[in-house]
Amino acid sequence: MSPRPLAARRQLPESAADANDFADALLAGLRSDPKQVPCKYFYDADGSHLFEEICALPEYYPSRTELGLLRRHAAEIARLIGPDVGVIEFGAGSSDKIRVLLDALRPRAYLPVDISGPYLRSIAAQLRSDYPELAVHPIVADFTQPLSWQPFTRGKRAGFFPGSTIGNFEPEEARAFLARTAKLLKGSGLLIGVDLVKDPVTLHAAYNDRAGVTAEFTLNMLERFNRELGADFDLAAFRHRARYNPMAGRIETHLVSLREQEVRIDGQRFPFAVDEPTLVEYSCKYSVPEFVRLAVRAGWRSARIWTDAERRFSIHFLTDAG
Ligand code: AVI
Repeated sequence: MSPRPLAARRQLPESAADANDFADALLAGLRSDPKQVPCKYFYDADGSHLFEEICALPEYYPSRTELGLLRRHAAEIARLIGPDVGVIEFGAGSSDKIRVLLDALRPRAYLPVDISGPYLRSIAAQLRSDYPELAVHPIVADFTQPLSWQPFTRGKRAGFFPGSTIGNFEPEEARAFLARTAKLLKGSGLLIGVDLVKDPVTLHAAYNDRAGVTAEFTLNMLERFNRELGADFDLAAFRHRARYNPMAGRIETHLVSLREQEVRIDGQRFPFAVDEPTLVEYSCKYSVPEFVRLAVRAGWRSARIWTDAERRFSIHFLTDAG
């Protein structure tokens, strides 16, 4: 029996990334040399929950360091952003960080933008019940792409982009994203978390935790392709590999094929050699001056920077360069 067309067989992902884009991105990525798949496909409901688990791991310092910085400087942050704003958050991760900001800032509205619809709705429901005064308007969209939506909030806006998710863009894409947000947030500011360059041992541990949650998170992408696109990846035949590349200043995460094998997707065959890596994520690290230069090139002004005592993580408040 010939395989049914992909569009008929696959279960549509409930997310901003249209099912065809999702399939096309995977097929194009597996045809390219070297193979690569965009890291945004980590975040189905299971992937989002696994990422929450990563954030609580002892080795994964970025989340708790950033949360500590937000708590310590919440009053000053709220003063700098000012009253009566609509906060647009790019990506809705664990709600701990936004809660610190909401408590200090008491904004008029909260607009989380995320690719995963179900996850976004569950976060929005929790916040509506805990902050009854707050207008919560979730936006299911892929913020890595040029903006196809207009935030539906009047008056002053502020952007919030925590977690060093900016590090998942390559520097030129990061500049383009910052330039788009500078236009969207004209006249206001962007609060953004940026992980700092540091010793490779700490970085390596953060992406290779002993409990294996990060490996599970990486492999979940293949499970998602099997479930939603009818692929036949054998999860036991791939392993997670995350290494720090000191020249590029980034963690490079790959799925490595453990044997010579063929994977079928939509009737097409994709050969994998033994040890062949598929790139699934960059996590770029910046020094403070490097990030400031990038933001300024994108049309922002650096208004304030906070770092922890060990200089592991930074939070930047960027304002309109005018
Ligand atoms: C979401 N992003 C900033 C995380 C990072 O550190 O690059 C995703 C992650 N991947 C593995 N661990 C965490």
